Amino acid sequence: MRTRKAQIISAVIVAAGALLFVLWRIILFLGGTGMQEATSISPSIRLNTIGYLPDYPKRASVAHRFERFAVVRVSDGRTVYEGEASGPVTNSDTEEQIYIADFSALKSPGEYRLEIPGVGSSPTFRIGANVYAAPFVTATRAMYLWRCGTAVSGKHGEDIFAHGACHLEDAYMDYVGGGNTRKDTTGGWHDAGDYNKYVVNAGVTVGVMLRAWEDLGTRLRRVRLDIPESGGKLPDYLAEIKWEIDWLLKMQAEDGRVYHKVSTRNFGGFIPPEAEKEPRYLAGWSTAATADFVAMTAAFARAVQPYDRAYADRCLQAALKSWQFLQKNPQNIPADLRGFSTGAYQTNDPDDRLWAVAELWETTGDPELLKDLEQRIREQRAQVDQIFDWGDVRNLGLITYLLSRRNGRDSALVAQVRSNLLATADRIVQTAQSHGYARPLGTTYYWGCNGAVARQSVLLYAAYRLTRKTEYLHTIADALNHLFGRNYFGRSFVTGLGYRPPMRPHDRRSGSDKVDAPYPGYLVGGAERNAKDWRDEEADFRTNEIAINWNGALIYALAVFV
Ligand code: 9MR
Ligand code: ZN
Repeated sequence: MRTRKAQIISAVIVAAGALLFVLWRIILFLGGTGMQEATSISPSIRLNTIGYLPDYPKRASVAHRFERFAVVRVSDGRTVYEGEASGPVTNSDTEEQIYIADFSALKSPGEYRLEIPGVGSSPTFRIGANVYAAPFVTATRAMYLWRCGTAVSGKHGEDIFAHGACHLEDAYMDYVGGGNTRKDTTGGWHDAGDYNKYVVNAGVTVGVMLRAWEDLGTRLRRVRLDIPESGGKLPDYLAEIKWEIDWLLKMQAEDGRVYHKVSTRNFGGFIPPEAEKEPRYLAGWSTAATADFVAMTAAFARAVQPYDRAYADRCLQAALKSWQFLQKNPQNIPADLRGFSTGAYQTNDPDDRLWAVAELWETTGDPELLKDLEQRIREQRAQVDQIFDWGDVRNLGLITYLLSRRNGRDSALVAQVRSNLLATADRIVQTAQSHGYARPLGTTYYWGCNGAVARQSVLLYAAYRLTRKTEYLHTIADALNHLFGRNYFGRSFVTGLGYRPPMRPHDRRSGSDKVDAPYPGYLVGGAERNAKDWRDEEADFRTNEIAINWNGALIYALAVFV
């Protein structure tokens, strides 16, 4: 039996232990709330990691059950907004239950993060009127960094991205009946993660970028890109496009036909562009490339006219010459690409011809061209496709026709195009609203579909111009929200921007320089077979390549909010 003294001692020890335990918990608790950064970022909280515009809807998709959430200001750790979860909704493509945190009511500019008890916190994001200003510049400067035939250099954060003048011998005529002689086709942009240059893919890229100029030019005119031409007679944005047009003009043959591509015979290795010494050739010619050439040069003539009349005339003359060639060759003729295993970009030309004559008419006002255009629009049932890309540029022609201020159009046909376009835009709005990540393309996935997500903005903005309904602008924001992190991966799909962006894109420059980070401002292609099919791996050209047509679309979406 223990003594009374021993009993007292053990009771004191137990009490002291309990007191120490309580003190320890209190210290932990205070430390925990005082050090917010210690809360770990949850991969389940998915939102736009660039940020939100003050007056726009602001939603995060959360793949985890929760009840309440807080928005915390980074500067002082204060909770500035609290809300409740809605949902869940079943998201079929990602096979998830998605809960939504809606903090649209928070409008004060600042830097924030979401905190969800039992889940974690989100990456930081901003609210501000200018959240897209810097990303627009980075994505457009990415076109500059894609330049071929010249040395390029650019700084992003602390990193410098640069390469020497490349492909100065473009290109040999062996495959187009010229023997081993050269036709100067230096310049232009590399296409993608490969260094080849393809006219058809230039088509939808330049077409969408010039659409941005026509729709949003008053804002774009003021944007400084710090490119070699800055301070010259053209606004920087047009100067960057002119780099591509200068190359395209060299792709035209004497009789007006246009060569389909400049390319090595096979895809090259992951070496810097100036180290690639494999011969490059002109390949084939095609009516699609020729028609796209007409559209691009005719539209550029219009854009550049106020700044450089001589160049505008040169573009228009080139466009007319190739249009005459097409008139004499009314059948679709694909390029003969035998001998090449690089990009094909083969496509039937009726949509390309429609776009060509639309831009030529808009630039010249020639009533004969309008007749031809309206005939083609009728033949193609004035059809506005939700998804369009290098293989289908009809929308570009239809939008030019629809938004034209010229007289003489058939008003019934205009009404038909208008109603088709609005129906398509409404479908995009619906699709985004019923998707767990508000993806405007819904559950459709294929090679390069991130580009198509961004390109929805072209149709949506046309619908906005016609109706001034804000839901179209909100859906463009949804596209950007998705690409910058409100997606299954909770990551940005654009190199150098946002939270955990791609680090290993399929890009030969990034894969062969000494900088750890990839060249900045590039949208990767994204999941192909299904919603989960994306790997941030260099070898994965299916889902992790970059390409001018995808960036052109991203540039359009960003331009809406610059
Ligand atoms: O964007 C193109 C995609 O629509 C095609 O399905 C794919 C396969 O033919 O090719 C893509 O384009 C690639 C081109 O052929 C070569 N340069 C890289 C392009 C992006 O992956
Ligand atoms: Zn090059």
